[in-house]
Formats: sequence, structure tokens, C-alpha cells
Amino acid sequence: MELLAVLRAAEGEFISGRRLAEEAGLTRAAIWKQVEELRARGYRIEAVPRRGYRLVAAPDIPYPEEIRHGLATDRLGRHAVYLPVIGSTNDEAKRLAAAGWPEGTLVIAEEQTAGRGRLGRSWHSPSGGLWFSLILRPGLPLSELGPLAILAAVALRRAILAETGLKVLIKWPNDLVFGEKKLAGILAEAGGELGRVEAVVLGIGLNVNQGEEDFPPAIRSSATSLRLLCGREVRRVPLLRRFLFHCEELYRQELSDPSRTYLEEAAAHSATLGRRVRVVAGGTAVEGTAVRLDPDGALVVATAGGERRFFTGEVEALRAEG
Ligand code: BT5
Repeated sequence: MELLAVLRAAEGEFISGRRLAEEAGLTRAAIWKQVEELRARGYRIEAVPRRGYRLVAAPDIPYPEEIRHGLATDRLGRHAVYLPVIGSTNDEAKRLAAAGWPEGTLVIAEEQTAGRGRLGRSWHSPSGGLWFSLILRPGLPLSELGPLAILAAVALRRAILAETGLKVLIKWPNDLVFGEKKLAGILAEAGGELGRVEAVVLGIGLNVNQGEEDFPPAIRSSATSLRLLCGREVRRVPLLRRFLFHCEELYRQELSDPSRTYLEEAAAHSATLGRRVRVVAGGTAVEGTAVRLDPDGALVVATAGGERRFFTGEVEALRAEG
């Protein structure tokens, strides 16, 4: 067993240096060195002469072994890569997908220097948030899959509700919002040869522990974080684990029985449906009332000239009388 696993198995009790050495298959000197390494990564480990070692606390850093500890999934997050700094986790996940990494691989970064939104927009990703990408290999043409960005939004909404009690809404097509403020954004991208999807990369950015001053002035009034909403720091690792659990559950359901029930959940917690909106897509703007989500994830807007369906676009809510 790995040293960390042996310390964990002791459930906060002291374990003697001798037993630790035996169970981890290490020399006493090697143990001391590894304990120092774990401490440098943020683990609090007590060492008391004649009593031994004790794991006091694990850091809230999404290291692969922290994610896996108590993770209730079969695939999602079982392989994970943690990077202190990277350009974009979506780019790295695409690279790993092309190199054959398995379904469920998670790429997570403490900080992104070139985080991306849709249409080349940038995603501000300083330390303290959750910025990650998942590799999925559905083995089906994209046309047979429902909108995975909405599936991920539903899973993320559930995880946030369970961990913080906050009731956030899903703003079509890919945001989570609280009030009018953006809390998370999702970027789904397909990788592979033309016409043949090898992998889907699902990129998720969730503002967790940023303070107001951490947002650049341009988005300070339109963005928020869980910490700002809850008034306390929120632990990222349990939230991530719970997201992975719900995401796997919904994704499996989608593959085995594509009845898209998650779209009903998205509709029930939508920040868009029932409102008067202006949708800007492909250079044109349409005004009307957002009336429903179709099974393919399209947003249906009732306009003076009839119903219009959108697969992507920017939605702006208008006043009811609009
Ligand atoms: C999105 O795009 O909302 C998708 C964001 C996906 C980010 C994740 S992080 C992990 C993975 N790796 C990546 O490189 N990306 C994904 P879009 O709907 O285009 O919204 C982008 C707009 O949101 C920007 O133009 C800003 O106005 C705003 N924005 C940027 N950073 C933000 C933040 N941290 N919080 C709230 N709003 C932000």
C-alpha cells in the first residue's frame, strides 16, 4: 500500500513507524522522506516520538489521489492528471485523448493561463476555482447524443446543491448562474478526424473560492463564486467528486436509454425558459419568449413570426413587457 493509503486507513489514529514501514514496504528513512514530501504538498501529518505518525488533514487540492479517495464512480476521474499551471485543460485533454487516454480521464489545473470559452473568448482562471476537462468516448455519432454541455450543467447543479445548499440555475446553453451572475461555464468540444468523433472533451470552469477582487474589472459585476454566495470557503474536492458521480450517472443513462430525462431537470431549473429573451446567433438577433428545450437540446423561442430553434447562441433576458 502507498504510505498515504496506510496513514488514511488508520483513520486519524497514530500508527507506529515500524508498522508504517512494514505496511508501506519502506525503510524508516524512506518513510521520513515521503512524509516530508506529503507535507510539502499540503498534508498535515503529525510525528510524535514513540507514538508514530498520524494524518491530521488532507489538503483541499484536487490531486488525483484526493479525487479518488471516496470517489463513487467506475470511470470518471479514475485516471486524473493534476497540473499546477497549464494553458487550457481542454487543450491538454484533447492531446491526451489523441494519445489514447481512456474514457473518464480528468485533466485538472490549479490555474489556467489561456482558459477558453466559446468562440475564442477567454475564461478567467486564477487559483482557487475548479478548472477541469473530462475525456468521454461515447462511441456514438454526436448526432445521436444529447447535448453533453447541458448534461454536465445538470450534474454540476446537483453537486453544488448537495455541497452548499445553493439553488443555482442553468442558463442556456452552457452556464450556471445565480441571479444574473455567472458562476460556471461549460465548453464541450469534439476531437478526432472529420466525421468520426474519437472523443468528446467536456471542459468545466466553476468559480469556487475567488473573492470579488480576483475577478478582472470587465466581469466583476457579472461573475460570482461559491465563496461569495455562501460567505465561506467551499471545499473543492468533495464538490468535484460529487459532480463526477452525477455526471457518470447521467451519462450512462444517456448511453443506455437516450430518453434525455436530464433535459427535464435542466428545464425545471432554467434561468432562460419562460422569459422574454434576445438570442444572438450567427450574426442575427431574434426576440421572443423562450418556451422549451427540444430533445436535441435546442432552445425554442416563440417569436411574432413563429417558433425558432437555436442550437447555440447568446441569450440576453429582456424585461417581461419587452
Ligand atoms: C464559457 O464560455 O462559459 C465556457 C467556459 C469553459 C471554461 C472551462 S475551464 C476548463 C476548460 N478549459 C478551458 O480552456 N475552458 C474550459 P462562454 O459562454 O463563451 O463565456 C465566456 C465569457 O464568460 C467571457 O467572455 C467573459 O465575459 C465571461 N467570463 C470569463 N471568465 C469568467 C469567470 N471566471 N467567471 C464568470 N464569467 C467569466
